[in-house]
Amino acid sequence: MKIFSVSIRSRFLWVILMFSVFCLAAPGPVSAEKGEVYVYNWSEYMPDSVLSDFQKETGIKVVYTTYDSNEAMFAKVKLLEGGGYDLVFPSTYFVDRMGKEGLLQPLDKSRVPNLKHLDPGLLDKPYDPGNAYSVPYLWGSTAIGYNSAYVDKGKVTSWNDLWDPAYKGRVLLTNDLREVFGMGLKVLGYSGNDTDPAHIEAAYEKLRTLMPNVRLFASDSPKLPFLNQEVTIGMIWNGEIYMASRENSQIGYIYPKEGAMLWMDSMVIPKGARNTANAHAFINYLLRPVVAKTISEEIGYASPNSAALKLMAPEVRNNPVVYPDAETVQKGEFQVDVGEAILVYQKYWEKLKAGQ
Ligand code: SPD
Repeated sequence: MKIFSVSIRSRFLWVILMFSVFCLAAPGPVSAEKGEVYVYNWSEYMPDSVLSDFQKETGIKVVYTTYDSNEAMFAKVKLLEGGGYDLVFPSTYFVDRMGKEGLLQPLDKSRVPNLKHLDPGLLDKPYDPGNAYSVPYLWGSTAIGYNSAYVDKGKVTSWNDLWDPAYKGRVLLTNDLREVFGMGLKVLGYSGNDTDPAHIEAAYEKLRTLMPNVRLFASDSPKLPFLNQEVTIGMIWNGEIYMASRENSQIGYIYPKEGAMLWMDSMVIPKGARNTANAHAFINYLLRPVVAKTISEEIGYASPNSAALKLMAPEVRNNPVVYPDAETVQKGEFQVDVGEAILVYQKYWEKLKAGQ
């Protein structure tokens, strides 16, 4: 019995030894060799195939997590003092804020040759002169989504239509204070980037009257309440409607006459990022025209990559939900940083959501 157990133990030790020798000699799992890149992105904002293809090609493991608002991302990055993530995707007005708060590190452009594919008209903007910190990823709009099984789409022309009592308990709003207040300000004839506290308060009073219609605030996957018919109309991002309409053709998108809200999300490397070489490699990969094309075609947001546009399927390139025409862009308003006024927005946002 003793001999038997010694023999079992020695066989076990031999197996462990051989396994260790094999692990040392054979090429290990690629991620162990090339390391990782910690990516923190908006939900539903990158096809899984892009992550797995990058991983396969480079051996860099993408550790991918998501958020549903700029505010949530900002709070987390700030809490971690710019560490914890190697790449995040703030909207322009948060690039500004994160830069001012010292949460970003400058890009090493020599590691990102594919920057040459970006539309120069979308670079060197006041929120980041010279693109010292940020690289455009996707841009898009916030307008009105509807389900024509319940909504007469011919009658929807304005943000004001969301106040129609016919939509009691059937309206979705993004869980995004700048967008919800942007709409409130616009229906009152102000800019969606207004900084006057009296105007923001007036928007709050107007939005309070919308609350009986509001079923939910959702930004994680706002297409789902449309698909499961929990809501019939609402404020939503273009890509969400693009994805939802592939599953249900009665779901569509309308640009209101007051103008849509327009935004751009960019890639930035937080100050405390540990895997900066991998972050640059991932940015460069995402800027590869064929990759940027796939992203835009799959999730329905507009690419700032001119070379990708040339490769894009015409049904996507000519789809006004994904690529609004010049007049719609002209009528829309790009969101910008509102500085200290954000505190006023936040105060009324909390009151609105608390039903006060
Ligand atoms: N699911 C992806 C949503 C991206 C939204 N980006 C910007 C919102 C700006 N208020």
